[in-house]
Amino acid sequence: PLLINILEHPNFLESSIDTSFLSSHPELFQFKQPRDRATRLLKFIANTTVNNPHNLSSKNRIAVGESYSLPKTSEFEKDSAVTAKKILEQAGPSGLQSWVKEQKSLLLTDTTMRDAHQSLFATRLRNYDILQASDYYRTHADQFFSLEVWGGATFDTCMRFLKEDPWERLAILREKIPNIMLQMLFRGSNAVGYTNYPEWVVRDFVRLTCEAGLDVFRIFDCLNNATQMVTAIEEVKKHGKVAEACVCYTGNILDPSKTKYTLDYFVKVAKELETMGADILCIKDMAGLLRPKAAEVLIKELKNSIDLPIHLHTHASSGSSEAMLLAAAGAGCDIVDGAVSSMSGLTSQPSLNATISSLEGQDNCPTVPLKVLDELSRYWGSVREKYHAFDPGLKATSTDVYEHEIPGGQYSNLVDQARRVGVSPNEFYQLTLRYKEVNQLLGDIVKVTPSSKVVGDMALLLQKHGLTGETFLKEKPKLDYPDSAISFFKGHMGVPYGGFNEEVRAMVLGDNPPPPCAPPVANDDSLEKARQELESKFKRSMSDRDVLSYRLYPKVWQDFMQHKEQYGRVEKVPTDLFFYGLEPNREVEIELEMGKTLYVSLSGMTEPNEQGIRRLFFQLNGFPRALEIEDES
Ligand code: 3PY
Ligand code: ZN
Repeated sequence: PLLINILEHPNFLESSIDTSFLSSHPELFQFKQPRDRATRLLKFIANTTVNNPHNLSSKNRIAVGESYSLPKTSEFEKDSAVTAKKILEQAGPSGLQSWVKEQKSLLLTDTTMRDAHQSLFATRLRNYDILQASDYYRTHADQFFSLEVWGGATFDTCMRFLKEDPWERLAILREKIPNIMLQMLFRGSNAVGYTNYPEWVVRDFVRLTCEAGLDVFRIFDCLNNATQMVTAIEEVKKHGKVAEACVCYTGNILDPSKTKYTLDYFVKVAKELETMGADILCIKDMAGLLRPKAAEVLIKELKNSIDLPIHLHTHASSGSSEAMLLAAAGAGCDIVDGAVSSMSGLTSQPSLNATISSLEGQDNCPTVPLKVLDELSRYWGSVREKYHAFDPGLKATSTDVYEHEIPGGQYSNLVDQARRVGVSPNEFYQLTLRYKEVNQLLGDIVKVTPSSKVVGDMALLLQKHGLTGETFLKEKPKLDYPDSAISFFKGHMGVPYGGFNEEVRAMVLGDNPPPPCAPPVANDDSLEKARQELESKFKRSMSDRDVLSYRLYPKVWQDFMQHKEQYGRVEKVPTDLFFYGLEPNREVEIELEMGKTLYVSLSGMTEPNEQGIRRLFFQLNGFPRALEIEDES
């Protein structure tokens, strides 16, 4: 359809544009016969059933059936006269800024569709489950300040594990929820990756994201280095969207023995961000270390020192996060993040439901109805069951987080990484001690993606070799250091506040390491140049989005494209089927599009033959279909 639209465009018909590239790219006219969609999907189901590509134990498959159905209409359905989204559209970011400051009620951001599932079950939430909630958000929840739906790890995991195009997720959400601001987490000069990218990557990524309909960019730098955020802030402002810049919180401003990250330090970073043109200041408490009294002190001081609205982000790891939000709200915080209660708590965000009910009857009570949140909680609770396999099994919050300082978003990943390198669940506490010691060895750094990964990778290394921070320094063993640590000490993430620990730097990089510097510049210096390279490599035309996806995650993107070629689009496959495959004699319904539904069941399969091939016998819309698939076990 895209090509047809181009061919019918008046500029094309009048030859007023240069179309000479068409004759130099004959491959554009080699149309592949689209293979039968249903057959490709059956192949996908067959492969998942036989080969268990996600390596999941069927014990984790909880029979949940369909998700809870959100009501189509109710007394809470409304189209509000005033919403943050309308203010942004009518008055731009500065109008929004003034409006936020005037609000008496505490404004809310719902992180359920980004940080909550990143922190609870390793960012595996699929479009299938997200989109079933979108109508309800549109019709019942326009009083949210914003929905955090994109960025952080979602870009990577969408392609790597879920085989979905992250750009499409954003565009569909925009289409389905036009009336609530959509927000993302952007890692400054690391964009949505783990390393520094050239300026054009940051700028074009922001431009495309704006074009896809995103409203609020939460921008941070993993070492609180404001200069690493300036390009993104500038570009967001150029497109008339909201630049929300972060100061990442660590330590404890009320502990007099902690002299590095003080109240003055955080205020100084915030002032720099205001000078750079931020529209909103975010306090990004990625590990949940901000205690209630500290929140009050910090917010009051920030309100005295800068003129920006304040948006507070935290994690519930310690168990005191709702108390902290209330203290922050009392001190004049404008917007807070939380998750729908069934997706809140533990390493996720505090509960929105609890926050609203705690403020009921007070002047600053949020305007999102509690009953709406309760419905959403029923829905998300039923969805969460399907992702049980990715849940690290944390049973309770713990004040240990004040010691180890592991970000909520890293915790569930670290549990998984630890298991994979043979650290037993009983040793996990030891690993958290190593994490704390490594942080000290690195000079007590701000820990958030990607600097948190450096600490996590080094902690795993020490634990694997039976070292503590102290014996590591004393014995100076020759170790195979992780790439993240090498890149950190080379200065590729910038220089941490207070500088490097030179002794450890020399251990990792060797004696007399060169001065810290930015990573080597890639030889593509513009989107067009990158596109040319890719088009000649892949012999097909590449959209701006493809170029950016490839530039950020080359191998992941190529694997995703190959998966798509082989199996077609898989996002319409119900979630338990997507992860575990099909059990015999169960019929599933896959709605490919309006009016086109596949009914699939599996009657049985043969044992593998000498070549390892199994034959699977399906019923597809009432007709028998047999497929052969290689059993890779
Ligand atoms: C991310 O960068 O993915 C984070 O969630 C940091 O908090
Ligand atoms: Zn977070």
